[in-house]
Amino acid sequence: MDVEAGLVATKSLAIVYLAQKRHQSYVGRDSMQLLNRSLASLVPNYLWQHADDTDVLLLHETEFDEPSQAKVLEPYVGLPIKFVPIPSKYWSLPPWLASANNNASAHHKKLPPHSRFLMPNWKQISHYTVGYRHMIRFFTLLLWDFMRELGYTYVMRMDEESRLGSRVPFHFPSRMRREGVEYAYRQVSYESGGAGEHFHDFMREYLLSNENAWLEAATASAASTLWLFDSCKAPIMARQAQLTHDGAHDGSRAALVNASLALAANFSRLRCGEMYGVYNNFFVTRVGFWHRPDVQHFLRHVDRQSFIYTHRWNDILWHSATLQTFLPRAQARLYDDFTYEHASTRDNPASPLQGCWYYGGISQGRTDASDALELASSFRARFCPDVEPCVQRYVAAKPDGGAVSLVSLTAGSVVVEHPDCSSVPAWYLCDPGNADAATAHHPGKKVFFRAHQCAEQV
Ligand SMILES: Nc1nc2c(ncn2[C@@H]2O[C@H](COP(=O)(O)OP(=O)(O)OP(=O)(O)O)[C@@H](O)[C@H]2O)c(=O)[nH]1
Ligand SMILES: [Mg+2]
Repeated sequence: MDVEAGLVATKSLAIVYLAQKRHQSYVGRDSMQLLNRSLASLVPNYLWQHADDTDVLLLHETEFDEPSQAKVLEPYVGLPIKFVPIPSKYWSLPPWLASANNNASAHHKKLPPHSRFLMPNWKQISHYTVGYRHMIRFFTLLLWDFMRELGYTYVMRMDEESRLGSRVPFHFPSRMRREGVEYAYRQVSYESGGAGEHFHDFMREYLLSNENAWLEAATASAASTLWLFDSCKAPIMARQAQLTHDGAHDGSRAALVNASLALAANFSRLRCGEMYGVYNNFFVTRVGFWHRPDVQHFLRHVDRQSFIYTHRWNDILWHSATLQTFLPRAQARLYDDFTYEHASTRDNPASPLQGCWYYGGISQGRTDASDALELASSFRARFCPDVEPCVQRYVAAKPDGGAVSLVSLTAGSVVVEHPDCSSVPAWYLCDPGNADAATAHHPGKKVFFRAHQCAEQV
């Protein structure tokens, strides 16, 4: 397939990276070196086996010239990996923000100096560049159009820090088709767009003002599709259970509608805690899901509200909110077969903590037979040793019988937690600081915690 010529892909899956030479927001980060390492993990652990149905697209802002492209691709001659410039329509400000920030435009003249739409007022603008915000917008809503234009049915994301640490023992599109899975991910990050209620306010207001967009799917069966509410406080859950039961019992959709609206009206960070987020620096999804009219309605609303740019609310929030509003829980799946790593590191070259890992981490897969302790210590040896990670230990069944001991080491509010609470360890020890944030609604569990609905089962 010739992507540059705009021909339609003959393969199902595109694996996309957003590539740059040096990170434009994190001054100390050598993005190209990270990209090389990431590719070196992807090729033997997935691409070799599935090159006939996969393209790897290194998307860039025309920053890589022919010689620098050749340098990255040199070890992979004959493999379907190519650089692709991102068309400007997929890498630009939405028109209303462009005009709000154009001194000559009428829109600009109407805005007061403190307006959140003006770039100098954007949160953390001195640290996170406009490009970083384009990246969020791209992964939130423009990637789907780009992939459809190129003809791919499935798309997978890898970041420069993403690494596959063991072989993926299946072909993503085949397994997802077989299991009816629309979105696969590997780790979970509890987030709410910073402190306070703003993100929850945003979601609650959307749900209450746009019932037609989500209620039909949410009440199509007695099992509510809206797992956005799964973490909400027990009394709210009980109310839902009661009303769901009544609805199922007397066949009345009205009861389900009432339950869903009551839950929406009560959706707040205080009552529901941080949102269960897909840590989406790795995901695989069916492109068509994102073009569903209800999903598009939500994404267009998100875009129009502009919090991506003004508040730097990230694509983890948007992917997670979309899945938990529009997709039955069983169609989003945490695939834990393979080892995956995404460790964010500090980027201030003047600081002694430069290069230290502070968010994300490594999670060992069920089919990775490495010794858990060795895996953990070699991971820690690559970063600063003073991080107190969240440690999860598992005993998993091996495909050929017997058991294997697995480990996950993560920092920040990243964990491995299946959305339906299957295959989670009995407990795990995480950073108590994060536990406070994530368990505001479960005050008894300060150190050992599960913040999603699994907490109800402990
Ligand atoms: N071309 C280009 N790529 C970018 C830009 N900002 C980020 N990226 C890439 O987009 C991907 C995601 O960015 P990251 O900085 O890793 O973002 P993140 O993982 O959400 O955030 P961290 O947890 O802070 O790492 C990486 O592969 C980056 O290199 C940009 O301005 N231009
Ligand atoms: Mg990243």
